[in-house]
Amino acid sequence: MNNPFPGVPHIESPLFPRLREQLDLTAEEARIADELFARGYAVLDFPDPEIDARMERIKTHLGPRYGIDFADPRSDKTAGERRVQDAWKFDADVKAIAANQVLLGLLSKLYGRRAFPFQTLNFPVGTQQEAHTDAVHFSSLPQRFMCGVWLAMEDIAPEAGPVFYVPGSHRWPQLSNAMIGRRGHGSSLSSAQDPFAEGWRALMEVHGGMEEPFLAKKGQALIWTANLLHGGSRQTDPHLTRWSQVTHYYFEDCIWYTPAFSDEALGRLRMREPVAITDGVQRRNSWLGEPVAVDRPAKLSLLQRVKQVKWLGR
Ligand SMILES: O=C(O)CCC(=O)C(=O)O
Ligand SMILES: [Fe+2]
Repeated sequence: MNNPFPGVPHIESPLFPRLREQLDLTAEEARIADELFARGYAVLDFPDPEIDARMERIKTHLGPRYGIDFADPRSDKTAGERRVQDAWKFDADVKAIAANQVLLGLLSKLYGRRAFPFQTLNFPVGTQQEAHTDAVHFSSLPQRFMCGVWLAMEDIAPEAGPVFYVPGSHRWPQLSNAMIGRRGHGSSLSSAQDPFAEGWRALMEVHGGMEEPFLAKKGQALIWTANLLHGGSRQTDPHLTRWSQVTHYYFEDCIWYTPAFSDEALGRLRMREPVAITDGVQRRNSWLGEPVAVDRPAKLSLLQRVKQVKWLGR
C-alpha cells in the first residue's frame, strides 16, 4: 500500500481520505472507519452471536465481588466497589469479549498494525469520571496506537450515568507534560489524569466541546480513539445499575508508556509491559521492528528507604 505515514494509525492519518480506498473495507467497516476519523468514536453491534449469554453469565459470576445488593431495586448500587480490573484472568466470557476476533481484525485493519487487548474493566455502575483521554494513561510511540472498546451490558438509562464523549476532540492536541510545563519522570501521583484536567477544561471551553451521552442499547459497543475526550456522566439515580465492560487495546511494534510519569524530550519514559489477553503472553516494546529494553524505575536502596522513612517521620 502506498502510505508515506506508516507511523500514524490509518483512521487518524491526515491521508485517511486516500488510504481508505486502499483498505478493502466492507460497507460496515467503511462506516466505522469514517466515524473514527471524523468524530473519534464509532458505535457498532458487538460482533458475537453469543454476546447475550456471555453478558448474563458475567453479571452472575462477577456480581458478588462488588458488595452491592443487586436483588433489591431500592438499594444504592453506587455504594459498593465500582469496578473489577482484569477479570479476563478468571472469567472466560470477559476474556472472549476482549479477544473477539472480528473486532481484533477490524481494529488491525483500521490502524494498520496488529491490535491486542491488554486490560479489561467491568463496571456495575457509572464511573462518574471527568472528561479525559486514555492517551495520558496508555500512550504509545508512535502516538495514537491505542483505543478503548466499551460494551453496554444492559440498556443504559440517562439517569444511570451514561458514558459520554466529546465528538471531534481527538483532533485537539494530545496533552503531554511538555505542553503543561511539568516534569513527569520520577513523580508520583494517585491519578495520571489530574495534571491534565485543567488543560482539557480549557480546550473544551475554547473549542465549544460538547459532552454527548451514549444512551446505549444492550449489546452495543463504542470504540474510542486514544485522544478522544470521554468520561462518565453523573449518575442521578443510585438505584440503577449500568453494567459495562471496557477493553483497552494496544497495537504491535510500538513503545507503550504512561505520559504522566514520562518526559519524552529527555528520553525518560515510564514504559509499560502489557500482557496480551489473547494468549497471556507479555508483548515486548519495539521500535521499527526491533525490541526496545524497558527502562524500569530504579528501586530504592535500603539506605535510601531508611532515609525516606526517617524523613517522613519528622
Ligand atoms: O465507563 C466509563 O464511564 C468510562 C470508562 C473509561 O473512561 C475507561 O475505561 O477508559
Ligand atoms: Fe477512559
